[in-house]
Amino acid sequence: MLMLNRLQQAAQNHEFVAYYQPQIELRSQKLTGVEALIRWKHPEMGLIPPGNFIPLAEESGLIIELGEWVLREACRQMRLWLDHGVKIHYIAVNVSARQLADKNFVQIVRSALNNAGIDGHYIELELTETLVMREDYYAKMIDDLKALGVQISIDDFGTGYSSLARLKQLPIDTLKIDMSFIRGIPEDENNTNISRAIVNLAKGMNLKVVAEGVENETQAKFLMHYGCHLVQGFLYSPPLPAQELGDWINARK
Ligand code: G
Ligand code: G
Ligand code: MN
Ligand code: NA
Repeated sequence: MLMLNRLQQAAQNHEFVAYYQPQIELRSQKLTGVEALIRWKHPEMGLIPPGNFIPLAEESGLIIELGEWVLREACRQMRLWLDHGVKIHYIAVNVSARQLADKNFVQIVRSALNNAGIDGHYIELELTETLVMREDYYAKMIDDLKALGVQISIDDFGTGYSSLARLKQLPIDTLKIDMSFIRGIPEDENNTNISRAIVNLAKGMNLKVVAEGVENETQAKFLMHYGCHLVQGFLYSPPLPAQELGDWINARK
């Protein structure tokens, strides 16, 4: 069967699962929120990472449906965590360009929040920088999303195209430093300088900043020294199913 047909079928068969990766506040070492990351639980092939099917989903437009599923699933999970007193302050959800270009996107977000009965501030939407910087259409949409109370972050910051003037105008809450810049800290002088510059930029603009792909204590130590607020990466935890995330939280207490 063609991969695309199989992918469409997977959506109908509920073969997708959301995993959640913790974000930690560096100073307190406390869990603040999580990023939702989709996986495909293929009945024969097992767990398929998003890199193997997200590009096809984006190309084919299936990402609109898939992205809506992740968003609704994240809202549903947040409701459960709230009901069980689990202290997770927000879930960050990746939003692809195709989703944001969809005229119904704001309505979909509103409906997902309402159906789960959660306030907007429990959801952070991760947008990509090049897209957001490009057109006024997106500035209007971000205003509409902010009116729902959701937080907005720029994912993979520094890898795309950004206008600092525009960044200042947009009501953005968070910058996420791309993993590729964290990789070389502290041996790689360029990456180290770029990471530090992004932290300073974020602080100067009163934005939260998250370092992604933090894998060792040395990186964490340097990032803390630069004043980076939040970290995410294998040093703390890989993305986990909701149940296992609960175990991870309990084990840290
Ligand atoms: O979890 P992992 O590191 O394998 O994710 C690989 C890529 O897939 C990342 O760039 C991530 O942003 C993307 N991805 C994961 N889940 C989603 C999702 O729900 N929607 C979109 N658009 N991208 C996702
Ligand atoms: O949405 P985004 O492009 O930021 O996706 C984050 C991806 O990075 C996820 O697929 C996640 O599994 C992966 N990831 C998270 N932490 C680490 C890490 O410490 N090291 C590496 N190599 N990958 C990571
Ligand atoms: Mn992301
Ligand atoms: Na990223």
